[in-house]
Amino acid sequence: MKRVTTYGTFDLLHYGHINLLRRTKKYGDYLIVALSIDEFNNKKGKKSYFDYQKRKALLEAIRYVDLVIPENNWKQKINDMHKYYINTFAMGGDWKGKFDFLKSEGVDVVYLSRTPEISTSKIKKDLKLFKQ
Ligand code: C2G
Repeated sequence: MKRVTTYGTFDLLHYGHINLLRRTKKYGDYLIVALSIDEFNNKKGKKSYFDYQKRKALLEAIRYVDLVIPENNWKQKINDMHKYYINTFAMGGDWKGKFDFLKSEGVDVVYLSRTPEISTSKIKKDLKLFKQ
């Protein structure tokens, strides 16, 4: 069984996230998503609209996702690769090169193109335009 993983906040889940998860799953049979906890989001300079539990429940409802684990900090990835016997680590292209160090853990590292026209920040900005 080939195990693949990806990390992120996945707030205001949208089709860009789904595109990423669908293509990530193609690299294996079992997809583990490491989901940024609220406290770590603050460290990433992000304030998510949905809290961790809600974002986790949404991800768990996606057919491509087999397990959701907490992403507590930047430093856990190397340990996670061994703890979860990961074969492939995948991230969107905005992270290209940033996680190549995981190759020395025997993990394939892939960067997948982002879905260009959508983002959580764009959704928030566009919604502000709609007068309540
Ligand atoms: N993504 C995408 N296309 C978009 C938006 C996001 O492919 N239009 C991808 C991102 O590249 C990322 C994943 O979806 O791989 C999750 O995006 P975010 O929730 O914004 O994650 P991020 O804040 O980049 O967190 O340790 C890594 C960090 O936790 C990554």
